[in-house]
Amino acid sequence: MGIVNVTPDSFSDGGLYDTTESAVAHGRDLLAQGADLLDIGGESTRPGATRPLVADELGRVVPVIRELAAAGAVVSVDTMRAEVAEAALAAGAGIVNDVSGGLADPRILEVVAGTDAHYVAMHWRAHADRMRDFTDYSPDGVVETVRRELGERLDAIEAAGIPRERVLLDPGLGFAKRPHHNWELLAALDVLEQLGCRLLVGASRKSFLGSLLAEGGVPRPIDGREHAHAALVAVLALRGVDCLRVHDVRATRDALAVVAAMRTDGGQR
Ligand code: PMM
Repeated sequence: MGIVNVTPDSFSDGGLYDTTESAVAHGRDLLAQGADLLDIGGESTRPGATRPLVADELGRVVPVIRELAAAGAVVSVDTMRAEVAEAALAAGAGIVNDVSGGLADPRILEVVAGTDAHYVAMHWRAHADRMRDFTDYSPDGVVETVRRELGERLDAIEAAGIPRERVLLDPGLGFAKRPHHNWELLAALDVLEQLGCRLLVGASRKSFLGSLLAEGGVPRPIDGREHAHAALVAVLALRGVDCLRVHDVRATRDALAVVAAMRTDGGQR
């Protein structure tokens, strides 16, 4: 899943693709690099970000979705708002990627239930301006707590009429998580798999990679995290993660090619 952020303020690519033309061109470029689908978002969720007006979010994503879907792309809309999801589905999106898992705007579940779209439910606790206050996972620890909270979301999603075959669950790396929480979750994805849905993981360029690669206490800058991310992609592919949300499609494709070759040739040696 290649990322197209049509935002002025996303943490790694804010302002790069914030016109319809530049976002569509970027989407086409990601498809040419081998993306299977494109995730188009008009709201930055970087820690501390403020929310855009609904009209602004609609104006950012709908024309881009319409054009890329018309060109044959499988399109996902990255939104927490029912109104935006509705307009995006009408414009040709086939997936709703809701980082709040239905918590921010519960009507989004009804919108998706009334279509045959797929739904991504990410683990989330609060909007970007407050999420730093919600990183306490005691007493059960991050893995058990995220499993429970995602399980509660899945119950609500199914109750709204979306069958679990159409749901992907996502641990929500970087969202109300301290760096070590992300690694604990990545090491225990099998626990989330037990909920019975496909998994999506979004680790691309995130700050826990910067913390891992810090030198002298200084986090590795965003543009120096790609190699570590490609290594992580290979591990996640071997673990059977179904969908990877990434900025660097070419590097991801290369990592997946290595995994595929290992799988095909492994029995020969
Ligand atoms: N991360 C971001 C935005 N949307 N959606 C899902 N499902 N999972 C994520 O991890 C996720 C997301 C923030 O990253 P960005 O600003 O680079 O898009």
